[in-house]
Amino acid sequence: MPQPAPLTTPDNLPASLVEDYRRDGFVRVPCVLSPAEAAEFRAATLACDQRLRSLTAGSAAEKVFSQLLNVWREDPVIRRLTLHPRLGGIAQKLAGVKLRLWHDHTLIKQPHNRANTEFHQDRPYWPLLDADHPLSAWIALQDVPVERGCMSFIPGSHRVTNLVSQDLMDPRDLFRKCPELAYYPRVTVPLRAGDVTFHHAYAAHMATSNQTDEARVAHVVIFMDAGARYRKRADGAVHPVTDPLNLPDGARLDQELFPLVDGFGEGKKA
Ligand SMILES: O=C(O)CCC(=O)C(=O)O
Repeated sequence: MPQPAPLTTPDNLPASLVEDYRRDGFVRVPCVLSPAEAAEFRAATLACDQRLRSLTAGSAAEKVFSQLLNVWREDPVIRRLTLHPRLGGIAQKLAGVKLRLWHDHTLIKQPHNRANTEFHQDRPYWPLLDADHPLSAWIALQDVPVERGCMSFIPGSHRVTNLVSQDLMDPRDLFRKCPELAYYPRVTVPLRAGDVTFHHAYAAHMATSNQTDEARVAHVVIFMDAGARYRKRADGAVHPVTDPLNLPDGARLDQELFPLVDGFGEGKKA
């Protein structure tokens, strides 16, 4: 019988992957979850998608994906995924600083959805200050080949930090805002169930449409610097995580909504 592939943990994470992440702004880390964990979390995510209202419900973006936000607050199984010490520990090693949770979100592309998630950077959407190392862990909860909606990245684009937010439904928007990025190489990263890509919040990325009969289920956990503070966006745009908190500009984001990675799993190591 073939042996299952060994899990990647914060302790055995190869130094070469840390180097790749810092140079390119993204990296694929294999086998962060076992196939059994991925299957359990996929079933729980689909059940949440039936039960909870998607942020994109009724909007044009619904075609791109169904998005549930801060699912860890709503479901005990997803809480174990978002606060998984293996995931947080790897993120912290890649970033090289102490991190806390910003938020999670689940992104489901329905079968044959016919809509890419177009190239964009995440950081311009977020009302954050003192957050130089935020990154997302994009977790494949089933095999995600190109045809099912895997991610592509523009290596080195995380050094472009001066752009306003880009429309993830418009394939040209990022390149209108930064024409030279159109000439950077792009890297497409299909994943096996349980693999994770980590990307810096300024790394430009997109995901293909789902051309298969199976829903593409990804769970994304976003981390920010432990000392991050709230800053109202200059363009006045709202953010669904911070708006209900009515924070003054400059407030520390140290509420229990934003737990420290070092506290994940109640201190247990994966
Ligand atoms: O999965 C997708 O469709 C896009 C994911 C994305 O944009 C992100 O995780 O920041």
